[in-house]
Amino acid sequence: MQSKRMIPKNILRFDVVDSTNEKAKELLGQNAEEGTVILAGRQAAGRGRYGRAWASPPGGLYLSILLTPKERIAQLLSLLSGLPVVRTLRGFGIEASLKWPNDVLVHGLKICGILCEGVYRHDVYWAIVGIGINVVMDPRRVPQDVQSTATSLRREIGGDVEPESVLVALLKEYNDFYAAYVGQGTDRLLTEYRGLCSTVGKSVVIETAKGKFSGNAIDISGAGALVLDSGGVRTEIFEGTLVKTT
Ligand code: BT5
Repeated sequence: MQSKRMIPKNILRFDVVDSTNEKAKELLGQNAEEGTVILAGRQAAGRGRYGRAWASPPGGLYLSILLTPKERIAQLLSLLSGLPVVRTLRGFGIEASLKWPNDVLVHGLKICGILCEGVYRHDVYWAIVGIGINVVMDPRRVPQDVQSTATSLRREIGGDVEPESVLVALLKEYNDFYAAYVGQGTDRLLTEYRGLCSTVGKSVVIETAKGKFSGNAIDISGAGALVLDSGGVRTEIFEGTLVKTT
């Protein structure tokens, strides 16, 4: 049975915003509907996690999707939102994989970052899923450190690609992913995640609010934690940044 498509409910397009996630929060105060997508041609102050910046020159896809999952099932949304991005990029023939928690890499370089935020408005829990994908990236318009660690669709495909075709594919994949997430739970999605995650099997260093942890990444737990083994001691890490792999 074909269920009714929920994403996108509508697409609000802007030439430039500070951050599509911030714009989303603004619009939540103005009767925004679930499934609304906020799309910008560029961001003047694009954001990553922990206050980091997201370089957002023209040529990238910068969007936020507004969702209202029940808060009790929202926990894994941030982690698993990398899946529809990987499916989309693979549809373009690109060997994308996931770096825990939700960076999307191609040949070890970052092509997409995801910033999920949860906010309450009038007793409703909203998840704002912010996704940035480098479609075409002019190296002169991104900082040096980003240039050396990032890639773009154009570079990986070795030719031009229309941002609009990436958008259409991504929203279809996200819609299908989210229907499964809400309707079927997370077990199968976590299995898919484990298969696409390039972090598992590596020796890693993770920076967290509680300090640095190092060890062998042996699994992703059912709750989305990265499971480290360090000389037989098992640690589950729920939030952090992978700073080194060997
Ligand atoms: C992320 O943070 O990767 C989340 C990025 C989310 C961006 C989207 S765009 C639409 C929505 N609106 C927003 O304002 N944000 C979301 P994090 O894991 O903290 O990674 C940030 C790091 O990625 C930076 O410190 C740089 O090293 C690197 N970086 C910055 N810009 C990049 C780019 N365009 N491509 C690849 N790497 C980048």
